[in-house]
Amino acid sequence: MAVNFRNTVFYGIASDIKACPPQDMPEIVFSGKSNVGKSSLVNALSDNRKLARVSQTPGKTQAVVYFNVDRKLYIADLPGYGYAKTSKEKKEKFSKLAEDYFTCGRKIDLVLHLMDIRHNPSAEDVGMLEFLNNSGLNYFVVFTKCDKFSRQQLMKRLNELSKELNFSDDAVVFAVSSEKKTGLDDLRNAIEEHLFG
Ligand SMILES: Nc1nc2c(ncn2[C@@H]2O[C@H](COP(=O)(O)OP(=O)(O)O)[C@@H](O)[C@H]2O)c(=O)[nH]1
Ligand SMILES: [Mg+2]
Repeated sequence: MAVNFRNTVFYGIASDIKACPPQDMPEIVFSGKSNVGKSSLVNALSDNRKLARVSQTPGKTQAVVYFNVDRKLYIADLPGYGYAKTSKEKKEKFSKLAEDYFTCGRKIDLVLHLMDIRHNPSAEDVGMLEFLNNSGLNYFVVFTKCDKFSRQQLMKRLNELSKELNFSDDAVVFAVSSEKKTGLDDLRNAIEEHLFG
């Protein structure tokens, strides 16, 4: 089934697990640190700059934001973790929402775990990958902001990271730039293939 990612619309927002919408289509979940580029990737995949709010302020997205893609699937953009500038209470509440999302019994068809290619993986990233490996959930690793590197640097960096993160041979890894719009077709095709192939 061909998915037209351009036909993506905002669907809703949930600041509580109980407020998450019913599931009548496959769902892919975007996870990763605040500021890693989740909203930018939603916009880039759908070729619509105005869809998801791109924030300069880490921690601003404090809810799960849903998008519907071509009436065929949902994207759930989770609140990011690892931001320091909000109050402790907020930080706990919002990271709990992201955490609970994976254990609340929701059917998750695919997780895209985003990491900034330039940064060393955080403890949360390592923990998340470990959780994903143990959970049996299907996931892709998506390295973001790859425009910051030359092609050669990128290959070197990907090698380093896959060693550091102990990627298995069957790990599914993408390198994208929402700014330069690279790697997006591969990712769109893989999502389509995974859900409907
Ligand atoms: N250079 C570069 N910057 C990016 C890219 N994607 C996102 N950013 C920047 O990273 C910041 C955070 O992006 P955002 O999408 O709001 O991240 P989120 O908090 O994970 O949703 C913004 O300033 C974006 O402009 C990219 O592909 N390349
Ligand atoms: Mg965001």
